[in-house]
Amino acid sequence: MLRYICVAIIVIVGEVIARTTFPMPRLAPACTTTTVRRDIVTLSPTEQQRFFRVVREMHRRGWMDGFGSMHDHIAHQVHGSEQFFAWHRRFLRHFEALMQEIDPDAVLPYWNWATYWQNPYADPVLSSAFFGGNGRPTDNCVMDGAEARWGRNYPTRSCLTRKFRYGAGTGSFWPMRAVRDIMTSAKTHAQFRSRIENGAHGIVHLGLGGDFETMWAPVDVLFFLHHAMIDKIWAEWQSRDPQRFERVDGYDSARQALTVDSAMPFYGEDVGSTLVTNGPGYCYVYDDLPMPPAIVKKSKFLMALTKAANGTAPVADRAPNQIPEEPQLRQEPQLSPQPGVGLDDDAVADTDTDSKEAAVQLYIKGHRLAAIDAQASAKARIVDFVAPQPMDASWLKQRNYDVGEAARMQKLVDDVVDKINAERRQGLDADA
Ligand SMILES: [Cu+2]
Repeated sequence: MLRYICVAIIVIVGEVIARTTFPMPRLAPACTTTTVRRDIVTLSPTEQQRFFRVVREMHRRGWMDGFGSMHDHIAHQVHGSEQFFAWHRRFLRHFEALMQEIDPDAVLPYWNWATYWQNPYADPVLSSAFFGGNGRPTDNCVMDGAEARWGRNYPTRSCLTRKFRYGAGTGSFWPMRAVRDIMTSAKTHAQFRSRIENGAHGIVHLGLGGDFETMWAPVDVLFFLHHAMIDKIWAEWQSRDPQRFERVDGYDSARQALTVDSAMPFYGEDVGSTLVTNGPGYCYVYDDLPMPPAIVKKSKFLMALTKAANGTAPVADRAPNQIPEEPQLRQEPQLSPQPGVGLDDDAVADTDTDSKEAAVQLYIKGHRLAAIDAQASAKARIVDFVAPQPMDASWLKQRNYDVGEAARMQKLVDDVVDKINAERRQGLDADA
């Protein structure tokens, strides 16, 4: 008898600990406010400090381990299938809701890795002012930035690690122009998901390495900012056709057709509930995207949620008027052409010269390092931008990526970077 009581107590205590270490806030049936997710580098210093204070507290409470573990356990269901966008939108909202338990005004920012796609070493987000950069050479532990010397308990006890793909550097990411090419060419949800997941999304995971290239990557808060960028890219593609707020297509990991009624792994809610970011439960928009339409009728889950709350038919909240109706696309900053294929000496100063040199060699290997003939331009010698390196087939297979799609995306981004380089050369000639 005593034994049963003890077992019961252990089960209850375990359950309580599980819940308190990793809470699951319910989705709100209506939006009291609509928040604006912004590029993290545009936050004021005070807002940045506040953001990092919140995530440090989340880490202290062990919640990052919870996110890493959850993501790892259902990884095969939410990658390589049409659950990818919807499920990660829900996962990000879960993270943001936990941020708001610590600071009710907290909002998840995004990391626009396309800004420094050619030169991620110079990206302030990877500097000690934000998330820190590469792990140290001995054990890959992240030693600078907001997550300096962080530990993790999943899957094992360790420091938080990053191991840049080329030793000192991550290699190039995708330019926004190549991402927008896909927004234009992909007509179905399945096409769009496959092209983004196997291209622009994967290269960032691979480039940062360490924990970031594993399925427990959410132990690193930067994962959520990378995926907010992916979520924003989905939202922009949706904004180009109103139907994309109402329907999905393709298949889940069990090869069942994916519809708005399909249940999301772990959360159980339907996929339709994720399709409008400013609808019930989500209540956010992105800073430079148009306002999504107020449609929630495709989600039985949201219908039930809002009906239970107030007995009325749900209508997505309209966000405040100051949010732009039209996209205000930011200009990509012009990176000054410099020799050395964009490897920033300051950014890699901590790393020993040998591995830096090796990284440079690796980085340029297999690429046309087409320095412009000095005679072609009296003004300057420029070095072409370098496209992201192909993702290794073994890594792709191990992570269940689509190797064929990754190869097609490689071709696409190569072509776009070629175009960018040709235009830069023309511009230079025109200036000369
Ligand atoms: Cu993921």
